[in-house]
Amino acid sequence: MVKRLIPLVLMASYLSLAATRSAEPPKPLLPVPSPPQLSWQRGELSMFLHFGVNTFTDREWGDGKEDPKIFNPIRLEARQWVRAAKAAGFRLVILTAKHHDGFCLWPSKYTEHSVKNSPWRGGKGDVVRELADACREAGVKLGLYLSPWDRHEGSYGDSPRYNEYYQNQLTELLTQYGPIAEVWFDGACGEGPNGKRQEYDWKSYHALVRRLQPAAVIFSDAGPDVRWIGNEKGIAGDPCWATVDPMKVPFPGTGGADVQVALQHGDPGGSVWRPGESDVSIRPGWFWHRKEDDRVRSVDSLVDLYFKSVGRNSLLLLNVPPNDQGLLSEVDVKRLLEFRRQLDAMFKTDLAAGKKATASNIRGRNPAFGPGEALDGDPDTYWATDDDVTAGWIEVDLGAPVMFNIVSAQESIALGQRVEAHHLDYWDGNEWRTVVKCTTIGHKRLERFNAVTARRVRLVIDKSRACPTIASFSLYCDSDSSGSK
Ligand code: FUL
Repeated sequence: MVKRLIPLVLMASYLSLAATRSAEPPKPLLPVPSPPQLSWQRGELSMFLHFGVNTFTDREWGDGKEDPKIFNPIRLEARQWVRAAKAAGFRLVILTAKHHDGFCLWPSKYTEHSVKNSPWRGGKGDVVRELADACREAGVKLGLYLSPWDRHEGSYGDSPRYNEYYQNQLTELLTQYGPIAEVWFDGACGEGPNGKRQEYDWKSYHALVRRLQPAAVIFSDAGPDVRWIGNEKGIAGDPCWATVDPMKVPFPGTGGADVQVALQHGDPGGSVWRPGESDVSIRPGWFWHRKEDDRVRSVDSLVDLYFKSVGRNSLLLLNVPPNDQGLLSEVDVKRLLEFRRQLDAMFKTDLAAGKKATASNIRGRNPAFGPGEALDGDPDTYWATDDDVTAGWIEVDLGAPVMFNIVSAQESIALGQRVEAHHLDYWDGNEWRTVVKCTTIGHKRLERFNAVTARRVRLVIDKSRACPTIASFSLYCDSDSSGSK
């Protein structure tokens, strides 16, 4: 993304005016993201791959009694999955290495219920290995889902014994396949075959991930690194804070009316950085079902999800399930590529890029700055105000009336999430008129509205928890939806 705002603080030494500036970077507003959390969030799009015995039984939840012999994806090609993901702009893929049925897609030495007793690749196959290899070759990150709920394993419900079994499997996955970028813990907890309820040892599971894959982010309802967004519709709350009060969702699977609200919105005063991940399937089910081949989401629906997840400071985890041949179905792949094309067309031209910008206040100096100072940069460059200034505006003069119907804004979240309320104004020749009122920004905020034609446009920060650090402010015109205003 192209930046035009003065990267006053971090880039100061690159500018000729540097000597006249004494601005110190703003102090981080705690909590702030860890490096893995930051890189996770900047990925924006991850792909879920639900695959396993359910793919062959036409079910969503297997009961653990499936015969491993039914698993036979004769054309399986993990490179095809990764190619499609990468071409569509997804940076990370997450495979269900084991779902609730307990069937393992790798030849775990702790169970017979796995690919090793299937006819696939003569019992010598390993889906996790093939995917890990394909990811490494393509430069796509790998994440793994290992369901704690296991409807096959006999020790399930005998808590210490099963916890050991689970950690043994986790150890296999975290030590044999190279770097793992995300470990996805589902909170589902059913009753064991012996009638006892399993107590998951979350603390030990997390400690194991930290020890074996310190750069991985850990996902669950309760984090610790990434939280569930509270629904399976792929829609984040508005406002959406990356910070949370950890006491509101203390463990995965916590119930209660307040939990969903806490997950959807986070908490502006939260003591922990735990951004939300919005998971949803491209089809009605998580697993592939032939009868759903004609129920793959439309491009418009996918773009809408993008605006309501990535565009609300979340990350979209879109499930695209491989079919019983072991391939992503053609219709899904086609839709993914159309989705990418649509996003690329929409965000191709930043109408504000390189235009003259001014601001109400610039940290440590006079507010006016000119086109010569417009710079391209990364999200670590930003416009900031003085410490005691928590409201203000950035104005862009587009040079001539220009039509736009999308606004994008970003905060430099490495310094913490700050903005609570903002809006977009345009000058109608007599006065400033509001186009759209919004709440939080975070990593990215996207809004669509009826097209406006104007020369002068302002991003107004109404309320911020500390001086704002705005990394980008961009305007776009999506010609497919440019009704005028
Ligand atoms: C849920 C599971 O029960 C579903 O089958 C699916 O895996 C979804 C992503 O998480 O809790």
